[in-house]
Amino acid sequence: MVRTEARCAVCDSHLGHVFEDGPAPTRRHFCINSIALDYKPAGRVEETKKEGTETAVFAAGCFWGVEDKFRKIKGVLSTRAGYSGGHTKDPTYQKVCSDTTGHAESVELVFDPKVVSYAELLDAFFRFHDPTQVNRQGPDVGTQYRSAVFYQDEAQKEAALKAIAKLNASGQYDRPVATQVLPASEFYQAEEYHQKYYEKLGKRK
Ligand code: MHO
Repeated sequence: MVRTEARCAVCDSHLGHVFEDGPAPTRRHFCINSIALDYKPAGRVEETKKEGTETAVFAAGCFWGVEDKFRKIKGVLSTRAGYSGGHTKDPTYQKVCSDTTGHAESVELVFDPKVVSYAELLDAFFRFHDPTQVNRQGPDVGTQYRSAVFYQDEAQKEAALKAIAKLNASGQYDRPVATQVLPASEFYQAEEYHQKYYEKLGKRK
């Protein structure tokens, strides 16, 4: 007999069902959907900002793919998909999609600089998208899809400017790199269903 639906206290997603045929003392039996569980590869640290770790924020088009690609890099400890660089407080996906908030779909990474350097993350960032496209990334058009580096400190700013200068000088592109290099402003975490979107999709298949 279904007693009730179990829902996430934070995002209200359906997690599974609670039955009344469980063991004492509560007699409850929780049936949790596997999609609600986040399986972590052994040895991977998640959601904790440990001492010695650093943060990086990048915008490179639709955050689903950007987050997925960064998550595969060794030394990237955790990621969040979100919105940054705009002028509205607590933006929603719908608002950001309307191209009126100034926010860019962004990904925040916590990484271990002893395993992967910020310069290496910048290299990956530029590989993951076409930084010469202005306010778009492929089929996705609008300022929310612009290319941007949101730097946390002067060292990150210098590294980003250096990487851009190197790319422009390389002749790799026939247009200049359009990536904005901006000081990190508030990072608003996107709705839960946007987090690790492709991993969740994979689990559903
Ligand atoms: N073209 C994509 C954009 C999604 S992304 C999270 C889609 O709507 O499927 O902006």
